[in-house]
Amino acid sequence: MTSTDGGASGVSRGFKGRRPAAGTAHRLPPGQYETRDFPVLSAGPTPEVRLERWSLRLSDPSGRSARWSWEEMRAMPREQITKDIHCVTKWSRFDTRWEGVAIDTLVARAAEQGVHTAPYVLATSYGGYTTNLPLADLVDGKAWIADTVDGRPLAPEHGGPARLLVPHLYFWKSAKWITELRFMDRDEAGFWEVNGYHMRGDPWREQRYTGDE
Ligand SMILES: Nc1nc2c(c(=O)[nH]1)N[C@H]1C(S)=C(S)[C@@H](COP(=O)(O)O)O[C@H]1N2
Ligand SMILES: [Mo]
Repeated sequence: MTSTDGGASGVSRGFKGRRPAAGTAHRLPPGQYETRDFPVLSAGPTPEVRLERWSLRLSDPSGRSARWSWEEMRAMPREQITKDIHCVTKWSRFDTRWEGVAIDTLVARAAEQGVHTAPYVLATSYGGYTTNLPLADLVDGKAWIADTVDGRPLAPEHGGPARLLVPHLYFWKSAKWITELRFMDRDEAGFWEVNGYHMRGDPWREQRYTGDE
């Protein structure tokens, strides 16, 4: 993965060696360093996603799907989330403030339409990026569709209009420009996972690459 710098000052080499602020060391997973910037990491160009055409689909192995427009998504119960995030390129950012709709909410709405979950999920983005996750990592208050960060609408380079947010896993699992969650009976590797990154990606277990325990 390559990194481009989002912040004005950038992630300097000196910053990298910096010790975490007092009392935060226990929040830093192994091999990570703290940054106060919000770096931008994208495998390709930022897609232009118009709100009038935006939709989010949940689909199940039987081929059923539920789909919501931007207005429908925005009208759903919203949550505020403050979490630390961890990129596999080793930066972590503490206390990132997000707002969005819990995946639990979407799963419940989809169930009302006869769309049911399955043990694995492939998240798909506008632009074609994909990433796979176990369903268990998306439900029970662990993941959201986020459209706001630090009190502002999510900027296009950070995944706006909306991205998946799964803060307890490495940040490549948090698909920017999200458009579909596909429930699957079998795990299927996404974009980075095909290219040698871990199928689960737990930063606390340092599950960076295929073969890490
Ligand atoms: N659609 C899409 N989502 C993506 C990526 C991407 O290239 N395309 N990069 C991932 C990676 S590797 C990281 S670390 C985070 C970066 O999010 P940020 O650019 O908002 O910091 O987005 C993840 N989601
Ligand atoms: Mo990343």
